[in-house]
Amino acid sequence: GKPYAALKAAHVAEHRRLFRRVTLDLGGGPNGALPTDERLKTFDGTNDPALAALLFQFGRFLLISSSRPGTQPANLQGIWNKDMNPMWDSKYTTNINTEMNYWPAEVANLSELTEPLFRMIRELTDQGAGVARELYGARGWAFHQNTDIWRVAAPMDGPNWGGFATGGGWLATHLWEHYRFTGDRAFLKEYYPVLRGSAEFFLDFLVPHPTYGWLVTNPSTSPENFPLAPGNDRFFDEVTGSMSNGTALVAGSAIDTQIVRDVFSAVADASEILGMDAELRARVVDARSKLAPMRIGKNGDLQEWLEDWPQREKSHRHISNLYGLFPSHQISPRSTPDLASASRVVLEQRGLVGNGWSSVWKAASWARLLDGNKAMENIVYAVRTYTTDSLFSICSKALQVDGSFGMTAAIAEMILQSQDGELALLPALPSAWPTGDVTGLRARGGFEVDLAW
Ligand code: FUC
Repeated sequence: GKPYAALKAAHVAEHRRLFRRVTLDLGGGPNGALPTDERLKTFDGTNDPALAALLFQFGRFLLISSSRPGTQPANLQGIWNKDMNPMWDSKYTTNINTEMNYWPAEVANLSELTEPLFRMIRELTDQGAGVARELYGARGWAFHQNTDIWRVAAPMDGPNWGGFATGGGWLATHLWEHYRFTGDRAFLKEYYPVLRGSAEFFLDFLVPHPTYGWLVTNPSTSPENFPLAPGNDRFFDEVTGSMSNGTALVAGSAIDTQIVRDVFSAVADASEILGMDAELRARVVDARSKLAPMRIGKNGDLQEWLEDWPQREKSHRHISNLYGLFPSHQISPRSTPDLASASRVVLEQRGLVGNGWSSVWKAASWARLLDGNKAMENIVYAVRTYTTDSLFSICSKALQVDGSFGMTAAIAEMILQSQDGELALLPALPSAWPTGDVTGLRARGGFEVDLAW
């Protein structure tokens, strides 16, 4: 019953209410007036800083358009899927993709758009509790590598992918980060049982490693990367229907341990803030102290697996062992310089090739290592190689929205960081952005930051 003009005015007002919270101006360059496809093809960072600012805002625009409270969270292709049979069923893949979709939400001042994600996480605990009980004999709730609108929680597809038992833990860390940004105690109280359930699962699931005694996940994978380990040479690959080399299943991958450490820390802090569960807090703090440490291999790299094994692929697109650097903050150049150097070795080894989401994850990781030009190199590569003419990110030749959201998060990470109990202004500014200004970025602790340089 609403006339067109009123409908449009309401739409514009509602869009602006969210969109105009953040402005970013990185200055102009000689290529700024070219048609978009030429801007993308010729982008070198310095010739068109406005394109980086546009991509930053594009990710915000996508979240505003596709993740409103009361709707479904953003999935692989988001509401832009055009296929009856889309790539990977346009699901929620949770060994990087769904999490990346929500990386920009807090820092880019769209905090309330996380509601669909948080509701999905809570809904996952329903089947997730059954999976924990029946598959692992564990309390709490478990969730693996992908889900859909029915919130399935069991391992899906092949064990090499589906066996990621820390998918639920990774999602749960988003609840805690939301609290760190907003300080919203009512939210923390409402979602605390979800966080606690994830920790309860890991308390039952972890086992002592027979050689080292450290607590480890088992079975475990480091998402989609295959170690070249002794005896790990033959398996039946259901995708190709032929014999292939090895399995991705191990015990105690680095990312698993890092995620469990975050879940335990979040529950320890949250239970203290809420003044409850002292006994559980003691148990998670004790278990956390027994987790396997991050290890540095003979090539100086942060090990992806407990043992110092090489990887089967030359340079795999996932950088799972760097979860501890970004999005988590267990590694930093100042507090853990050795682990930070070891992370640098991993990024150098992986190089530029991957796909859209891989490039922006690497860019954000370089930003955490305070190297703006390396971050920029990955952004340039993503723009030239993995971006459609309509600015969407690409994975395996298809549109996939994660890389667009991750682009926003990576650019924000170059301008403002807040993970170490302080605000770091322009921590990873590339030489391509000698001047600029930003308003409305959010930081942990409830800050809103405007700055010009
Ligand atoms: C993970 C990635 C793939 C793709 C898929 C949707 O399995 O390894 O590259 O992004 O999710």
